[in-house]
Amino acid sequence: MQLSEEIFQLTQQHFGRAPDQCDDRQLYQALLILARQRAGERPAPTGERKLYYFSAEFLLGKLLSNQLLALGLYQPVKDYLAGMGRDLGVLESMEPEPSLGNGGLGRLAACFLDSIAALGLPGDGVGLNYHFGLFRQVFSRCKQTEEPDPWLQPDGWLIPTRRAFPVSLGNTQVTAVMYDIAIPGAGSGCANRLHLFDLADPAHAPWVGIDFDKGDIAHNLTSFLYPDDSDRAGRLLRVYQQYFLVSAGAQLILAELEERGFAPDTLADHVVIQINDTHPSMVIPELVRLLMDRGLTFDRAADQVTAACAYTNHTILAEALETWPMSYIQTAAPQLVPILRRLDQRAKAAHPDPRVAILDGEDRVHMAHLDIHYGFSVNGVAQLHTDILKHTELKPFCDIYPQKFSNKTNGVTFRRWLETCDQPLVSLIDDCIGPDWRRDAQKLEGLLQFQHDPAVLSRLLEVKQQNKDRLCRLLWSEQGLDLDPSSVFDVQIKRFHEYKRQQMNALAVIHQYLEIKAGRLPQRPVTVLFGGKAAPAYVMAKHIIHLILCLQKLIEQDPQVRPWLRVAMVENYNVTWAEALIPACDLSEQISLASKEASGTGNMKFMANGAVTLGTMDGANVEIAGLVGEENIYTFGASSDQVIALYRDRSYDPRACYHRPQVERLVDFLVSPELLAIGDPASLSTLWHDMKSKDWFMALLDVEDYIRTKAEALRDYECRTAWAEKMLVNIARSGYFSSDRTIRQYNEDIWHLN
Ligand code: NBG
Repeated sequence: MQLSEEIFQLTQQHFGRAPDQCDDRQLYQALLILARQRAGERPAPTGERKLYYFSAEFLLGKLLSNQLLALGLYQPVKDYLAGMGRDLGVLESMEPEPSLGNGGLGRLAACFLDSIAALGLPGDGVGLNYHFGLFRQVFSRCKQTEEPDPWLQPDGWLIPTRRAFPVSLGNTQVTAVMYDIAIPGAGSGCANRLHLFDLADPAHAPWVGIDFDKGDIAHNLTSFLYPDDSDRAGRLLRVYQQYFLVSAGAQLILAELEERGFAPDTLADHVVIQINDTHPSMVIPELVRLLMDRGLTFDRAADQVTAACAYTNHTILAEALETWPMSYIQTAAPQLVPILRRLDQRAKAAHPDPRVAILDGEDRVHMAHLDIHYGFSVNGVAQLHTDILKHTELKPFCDIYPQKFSNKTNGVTFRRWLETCDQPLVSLIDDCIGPDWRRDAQKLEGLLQFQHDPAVLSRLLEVKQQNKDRLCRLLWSEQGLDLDPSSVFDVQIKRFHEYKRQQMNALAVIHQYLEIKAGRLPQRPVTVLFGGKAAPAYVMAKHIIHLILCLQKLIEQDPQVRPWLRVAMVENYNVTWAEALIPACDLSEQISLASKEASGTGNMKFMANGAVTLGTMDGANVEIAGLVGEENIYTFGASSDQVIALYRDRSYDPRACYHRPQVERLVDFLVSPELLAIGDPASLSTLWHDMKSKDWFMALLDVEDYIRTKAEALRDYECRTAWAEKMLVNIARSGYFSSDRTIRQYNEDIWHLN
């Protein structure tokens, strides 16, 4: 059937009218149904082994455009709509963004699902269907407040299934039901699935509101992603969630294994489980338990599970390396306790070194240690991160199991992060090198032949300007921010965390502010854009947001500074905002304290969209620098070796850094009369004290070098042709960061799917 006929039938059937009589919402709904049906008809890829990608987060972003693209319908639908004077972007703005993730780890999982399907590999995601997901961020009096984000809608992307599994949570029996989102692969003709488990109780169907009584575990189980873990009830709720996810997921794996006609003791021949950070680590003891129920001995079960499970580490921050008191597991999943104790004893018998123990002296379970002993693969997410894991953080494990460790540098799907989010740039690329880069992103290197082509370079600058204009229109209509599109767009968008050092960027803003006040004007106005959420219980990150919002307000009120410097913090930053901000960015801020950002993936998206990086030699920035060469990136700051030594020797002295004259006046501005008149004195002075006396992530160590380097970048920006060359080299060299490349490597080295 013709596309137009199919859409006609759908709108007739659902709304009793022809497409051109439908309003935007109806037309959106018809396209959603079309995509859902087409994806649902596609066969699943086949292979020797099937992958299950277990993750607490899948940060999908809006789905319509990407689903249409994967189904080969994106351009036909756009053309069809254009014929009616309608616009796909407007229709898609109806779609609430699924709130199933938080940051890079969840967005990586979504990119991976996209690439796994595009490569035709058999691999499904396994996660939870949080009804309210991560909170919606609202600014009020220059502070972040949190609201529930009820993103689920009846007749959306979720496909109900018949799968249901019993799960024992403490002494309550609940039923996990499974919803699916189809993941069609671009160019592969197949589709995988993202399985999202939820509670069965129909009174708590996904789109029905529920109550938030904290003690009511069964009702809260799938309400929120990362419940506030600042108290015991919140932490326990996380353990319940994790167990619910892995128990349902493990039962699914065994059910599918049986349906494929294989015996439980051949698990590892047919299944591989990628454990995305430690949130799903309890899948290991749960599978051992379920295999023992099916007649395997403990040792045989443990061997099968070890040969089937692979673990990805995404951070070296101690606070993010989960350890759970055994008493929590005793409460939430007592059936796992004897298994965990046996797994621990078996590991201890072979490796008595207390540094590698699963259970420590306080009866806490170290989830990463469990994964490393009882998995066949451990990987980091960028070369530097993997080196730090092997030589420092996880060295005792690497000494025992060197063959388990490998690096898999992260990647992003260019289908979302270039093809659908930056169409002006895509047209330019197509005109230069044709469409083949879509299948093989390395082909973007073909752009290098245009590095000195004035026509291409000036078109590249025009493309960037178009994207900046578009962002300005969007920020004005959605958030009432009226920005200057002719200013330099200097962008830092990511979760708020002290190690990512938004506070250091704020100090650079203060520096620029003081310069302008002193009559030293920049060559061109600068707009410093921020976006990101702070975890609700992360007090210091909230102080940093407060500081930035206060600076924004201070400058807005200052007619002397405002024409030259603006600060704009985007409210409720999410994937959809990223898709507008990244193509519009000139300078990409990747300024984490070296050694602390495992990889970063925003850095790769910016690069592919022609932004130039201002960054530390951390995470994947190191690989970006290697690819583009030092004249096409701005790096600064202490090296990871220096930072690791400073921590090891406890020799970092924030007070000494603070007392450097240039630094002191910037830090002291936090408690200046100007700022105190706007902000909350308690919040600002807490941040001020912390910065001078603790500065755990060494913002004051690098701030001068940072300010110097940023000034250099802004100077270079004025030579527009030379800058356009840098942009072009960045785009041309970004192909390495395609998640298709990353997934090929996972498949070749770890999964061996087909
Ligand atoms: C994050 C790292 C990022 C990395 C993503 C994806 C966690 C625990 N880790 O640097 O901070 O890019 O994972 O690997 O969210």
